[in-house]
Amino acid sequence: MFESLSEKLEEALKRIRGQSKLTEDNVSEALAEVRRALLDADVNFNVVKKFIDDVKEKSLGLEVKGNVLPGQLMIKLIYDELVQLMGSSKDDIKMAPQAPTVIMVAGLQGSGKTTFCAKLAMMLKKKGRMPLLVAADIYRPAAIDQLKTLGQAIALPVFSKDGADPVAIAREAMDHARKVGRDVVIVDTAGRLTIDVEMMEEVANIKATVNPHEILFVCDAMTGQDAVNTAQAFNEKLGLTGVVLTKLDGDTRGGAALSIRAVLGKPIKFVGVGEKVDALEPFHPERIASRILGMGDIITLVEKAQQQIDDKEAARLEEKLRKNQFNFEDFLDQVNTIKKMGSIRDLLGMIPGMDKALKNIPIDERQFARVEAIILSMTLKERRDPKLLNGSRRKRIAAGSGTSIQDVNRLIKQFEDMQKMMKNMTRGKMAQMMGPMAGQRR
Ligand SMILES: Nc1nc2c(ncn2[C@@H]2O[C@H](COP(=O)(O)OP(=O)(O)O)[C@@H](O)[C@H]2O)c(=O)[nH]1
Ligand SMILES: [Mg+2]
Repeated sequence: MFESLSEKLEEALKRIRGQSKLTEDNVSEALAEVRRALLDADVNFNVVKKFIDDVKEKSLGLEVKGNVLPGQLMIKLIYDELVQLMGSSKDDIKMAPQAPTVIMVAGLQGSGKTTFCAKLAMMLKKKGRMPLLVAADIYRPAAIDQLKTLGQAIALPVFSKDGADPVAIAREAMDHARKVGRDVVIVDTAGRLTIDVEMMEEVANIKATVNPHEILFVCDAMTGQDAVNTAQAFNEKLGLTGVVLTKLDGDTRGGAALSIRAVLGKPIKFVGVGEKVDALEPFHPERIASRILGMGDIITLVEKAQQQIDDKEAARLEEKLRKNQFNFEDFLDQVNTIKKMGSIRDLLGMIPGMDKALKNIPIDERQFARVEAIILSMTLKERRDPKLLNGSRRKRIAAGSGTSIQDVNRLIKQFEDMQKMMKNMTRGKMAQMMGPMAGQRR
């Protein structure tokens, strides 16, 4: 999939991947090619424009770390933006607090609705749910049979009714589901080859009847931007809750996958990757982005380099601790880092054994300012060698920081406790702890 787009992007980025310096010129040139590649893949024009603008702006602020080349960082940046574009976290089906959860599936004919209904039913069944499939596409007799056959294959019931209209079928299906205790109802609806008014009215009526918790638009990934326009029409009429991209196993150009989230503002929830009932995956934007970019090696390299810097910092602190050289300067560093991260309790709570060890150390977030003031009132020599802090020095520091001598004493005591505790910690734990802290230094 995405082969042609992938090739063109690779070509476009070839010229910057090895660059030791990014200039306005080489960035612009590369981005012009990226832009062309995206447009050729039938990505929505506005989406492309914003994408290129964002990358350009962020590339100016790229900071080179470790032994990574700026060109490689640029590729990582494009990767991150692609992930962002498709929605950075995967969204699951929202289950209703009170069963049954109703999922309505809509889209054009041939997009893969019926197949998706069966795939989703099976996925939910595996998670212990008891879905009921509803055949509300009555216009092609084969459609009902198709769902029945699929239902049989996955051993799940299909509700259908000859001669009834789709709205009536949907209504009766709901009653049936409640009566027999099915906790998920998946309604397969009819599609046309293009949007028409009658079809839209019908799905809107079904919606009003079953009150779905999820309205998923099934989108054939092979169809490019057209699919996005269709999705917009459906969204206006129905208020979609999410999108399913099908046929990602085929030779899709990428247009729909890259545009739909940005244009609709609705998450892509699943991708269909084959005709079989188990060929459904939760949507992972990272996977698709790396397939599109086809430069997994560079992305891994940059991530590793960023990780290494953190590791180096962690190792440095660990070394200091081991030699009992951890001082107030390092402490201040850590305080600042932690401050940037938000809650220190949450942070430290993540470290096994840390919760208990810190129980007596008040880590009230408001204390940070005071702690900082106290340390800043120490001379550099005192910060580096806390043993110097005798009575008169403590008095001076208290006065200088606008705190009391008790405050200063308490901080020094806490610091010593922390030193002791850290010394007792294993190497592994230390690295674990400093990992996330140092991670913020980027
Ligand atoms: N390769 C592939 N084919 C699919 C996928 N999803 C559906 N199809 C095929 O697309 C065709 C139309 O699917 P169908 O579910 O009947 O579409 P509907 O008209 O929207 O209900 C069928 O031949 C399916 O087997 C998919 O993810 N990958
Ligand atoms: Mg169908």
